[in-house]
Amino acid sequence: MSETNTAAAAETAAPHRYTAAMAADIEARWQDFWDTDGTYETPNPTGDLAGDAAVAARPKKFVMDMFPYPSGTGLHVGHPLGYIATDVYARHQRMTGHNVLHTLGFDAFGLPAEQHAVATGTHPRVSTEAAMDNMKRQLRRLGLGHDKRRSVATIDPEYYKWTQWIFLQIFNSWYDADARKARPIAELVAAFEDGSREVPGGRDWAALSSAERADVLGGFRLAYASDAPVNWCPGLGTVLANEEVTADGRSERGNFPVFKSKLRQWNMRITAYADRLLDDLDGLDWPDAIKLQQRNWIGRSEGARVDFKVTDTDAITVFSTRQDTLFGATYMVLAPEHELVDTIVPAAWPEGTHDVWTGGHATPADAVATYRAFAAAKSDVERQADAKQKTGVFTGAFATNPVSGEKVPVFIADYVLMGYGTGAIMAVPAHDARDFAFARAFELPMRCVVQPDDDRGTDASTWDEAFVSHEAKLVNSANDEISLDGLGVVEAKAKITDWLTERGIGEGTVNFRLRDWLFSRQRYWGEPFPIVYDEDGIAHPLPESMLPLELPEVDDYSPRTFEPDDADTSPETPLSRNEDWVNVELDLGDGVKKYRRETNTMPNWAGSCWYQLRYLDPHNSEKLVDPAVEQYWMGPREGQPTGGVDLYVGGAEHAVLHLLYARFWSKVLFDLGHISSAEPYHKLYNQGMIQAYVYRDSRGFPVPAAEIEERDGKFFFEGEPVKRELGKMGKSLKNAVTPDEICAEYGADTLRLYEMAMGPLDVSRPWDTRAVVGQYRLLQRLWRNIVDEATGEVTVTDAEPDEATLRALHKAIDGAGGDLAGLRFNTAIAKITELNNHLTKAGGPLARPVAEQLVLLIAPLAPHIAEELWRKLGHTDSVVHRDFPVADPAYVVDEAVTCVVQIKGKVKARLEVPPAITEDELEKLALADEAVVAALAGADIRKVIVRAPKLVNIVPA
Ligand code: ANZ
Repeated sequence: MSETNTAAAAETAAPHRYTAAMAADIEARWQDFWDTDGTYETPNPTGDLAGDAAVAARPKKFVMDMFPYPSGTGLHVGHPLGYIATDVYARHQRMTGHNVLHTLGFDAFGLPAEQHAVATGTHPRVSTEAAMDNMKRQLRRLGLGHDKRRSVATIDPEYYKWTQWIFLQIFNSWYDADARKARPIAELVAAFEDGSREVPGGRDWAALSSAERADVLGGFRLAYASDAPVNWCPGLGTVLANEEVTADGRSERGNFPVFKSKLRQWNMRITAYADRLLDDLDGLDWPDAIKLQQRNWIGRSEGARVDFKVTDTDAITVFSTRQDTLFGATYMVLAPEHELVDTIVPAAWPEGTHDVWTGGHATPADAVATYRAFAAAKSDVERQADAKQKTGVFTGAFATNPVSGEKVPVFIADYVLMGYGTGAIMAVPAHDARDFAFARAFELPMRCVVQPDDDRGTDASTWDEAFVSHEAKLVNSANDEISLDGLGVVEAKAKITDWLTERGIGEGTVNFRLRDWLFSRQRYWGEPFPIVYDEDGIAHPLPESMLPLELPEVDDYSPRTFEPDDADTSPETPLSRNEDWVNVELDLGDGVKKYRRETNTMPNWAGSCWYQLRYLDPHNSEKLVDPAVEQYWMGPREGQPTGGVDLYVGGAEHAVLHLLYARFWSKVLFDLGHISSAEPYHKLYNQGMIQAYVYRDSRGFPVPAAEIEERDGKFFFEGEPVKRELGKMGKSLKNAVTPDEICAEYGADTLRLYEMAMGPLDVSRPWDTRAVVGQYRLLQRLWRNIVDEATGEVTVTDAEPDEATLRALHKAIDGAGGDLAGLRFNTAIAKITELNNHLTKAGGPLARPVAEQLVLLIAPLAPHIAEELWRKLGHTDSVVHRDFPVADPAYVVDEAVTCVVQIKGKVKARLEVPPAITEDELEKLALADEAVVAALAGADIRKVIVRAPKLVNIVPA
């Protein structure tokens, strides 16, 4: 008989067996019920989603997934791993007395839909909404307990109105470094007006033109436009983030040249928050690896600024973390883009300029111009790459080392980056590897100022490499006023910093690697900026009443592209071609005037910076979020000093950008008093990846994984041997398995169990469709333990459960409960399986309380079958809001342990005792034992040594 025939025969014999068809029926029915019943609707304590006050009075749990981009290809089984995990956790929390907020929205602006629009002419909203509908259908099939009223999509004007509103708050504030917080820009203006704060440059605020004032304020605003060097890609018509540029300075997409070009772009002053973003990491419950990545990204360095005079009026300020080595600075390097370069370059090479310094150019100006063009074609990544071959050119200028008094040559070289420190360094070739390589290439002097701890001696000109040490002692570092000789690095740093500070030529400083966040994109499918420019080009914020500023309809979604090599072009955005939308007459409070709209859009990250807040109060048209509602769900709690979401689950690839940007926005909103939580996500958890086998033919091309035959551990496709490797899951590797397929074959509960049982949640694991059936069988046995497969009737009895069953039950409750709360879903399933196997083996109908507790136990993991069995057991309420079983400790401990009773070291009796027996009780029990009494024969006892629960040793007198 074939397998299908066997199944068919079984179905006739057992029409009420749990099968895929039955699962499909059960699951669809309960999903419909949950939707109409609003089973997963979570009440707020107040406002328009306020519901059950008793529920809202419970402790809260805000459980969240990183929200998905609605991809046109839909979900494969790898995607919902995290969604199922948070769902299981949320369900368990609901059953243990928490008011649980769990929902899912869509991060729906993005490039794929825009590119699709460019290629097909379909509006990106249309394709995005279709993709969202498809994903919603797929997710619903999994039985996820989301409060659907709270779902949001970043592309909805009702949502992005508030993204724009937040932009305005950021634009309208500045960072007060003394108060260590953001404040309204109006307070800064007031301080300039009344003179309580000095206007930069010591100017008189009243005397400044409105353009000058706008300029001054732009230097303070937390969102500001600036002419920063950005990655301009004429071939694509857009600027690119550093991450989108390859190591050889081309666009990752399309392979076009990328130029460093100064373009006016919006930025977010995230650097103002560098220290708070660092400090607050301590209070977060995040994986150490992610915290470390954020720390490195923020990159705090302690050091000093030191001025090197070039002329009586000009000085080059360097940032150094090794100011102790100042006596060893024998040359200087400026980043090629440094603004002082033009000022210091002399008309001709100074007398005696070394040939290798000039790069063969007739004048310093020529040399500098040529080198700048060369450096501009390189990406920062490439410039920083530790290539031994250092390039650069002499500027023709000299600066004075402030401690040695020596004139040192000033170079430009691309290993010094404009965006770090001051964009200028003092080079100490003896003690820095990069400076050493450069000095060798350009035949520059080296001076040893830190005593090597090996036998190379102090003549650096004979060394093979720099001597880098943070422990050794200083040498050759004295002048008439100061000596660092003999000091350790730490003391020397302190001493030289004081000396420089006293003379006003330097100071201790902290530098961060973090850069401001480039916030404009030349795209259509993003949030428009709520900014207009007046006829003088001054930026004005739109008033809140004009939000949302909706995207206009356009014919052409792509930015204008140019000749790929034409660096002298500048972006023309899709929105800028829409003259009617761009040119507007508005009354911004001083009469109707003409304005031009900003035509860039916000980057993809904007909408995901704050969505947790909108889940709380999704339809509030007056406020971003009701403060009382925000306080309830997000406010600081014991152990959560900065507040935040209780559990946030997502991939480790978001270690920096999204998580850093969201933290930054939270801090600004917190400072301005809009929210009570200074951090968005208190606990972060990174789920592993579901990997899949990729099968490749002899040419290396992937072949459909579903059509592979396995014979004796070898794999064949259409009879030809193929190679198997582990990789990602996806369409292109022809190994995608969809949740739809698995649900059709086994049901959603089986899929949920399988994904959770595959291994610890944070570990990556290979998908194996053939193994899914194991969880299906578990559900079949569970069903059979409660329902008669022939009649469909519940088989439970009112008889008392036996002791062994109670022990198995309470052990499972105890273990699985702790595992579910600790996100150890695989071990929870193992314990429930063990219990179910015990019950199967024991045979006979289950006692009612055992059946009920078993159903409650598995309810978070397999909610549909649990709901069905719960109702079959005669309940009229949903299992979703029932209490999770509580273990009876009496049954959790092992039944009994054997205690050996010895007299003078010889075994006289064995007792079966409870494991938790006290020493006193055990002693009494041992002394009362018949065999012991007999063996002692009335002898006096000198001492009794008790090691509960395993040993009693009696020593007679
Ligand atoms: C002198 C010196 C001597 C340095 C020495 C190091 C070792 P971190 O730790 O990453 O902050 N530096 C400063 N600005 C730079 C820039 N814009 N581009 C490239 N390099 C730059 O590194 C700080 C050190 O990196 C600084 O300390 C400076 O070199 C260099 F034995 O100054 B040091």
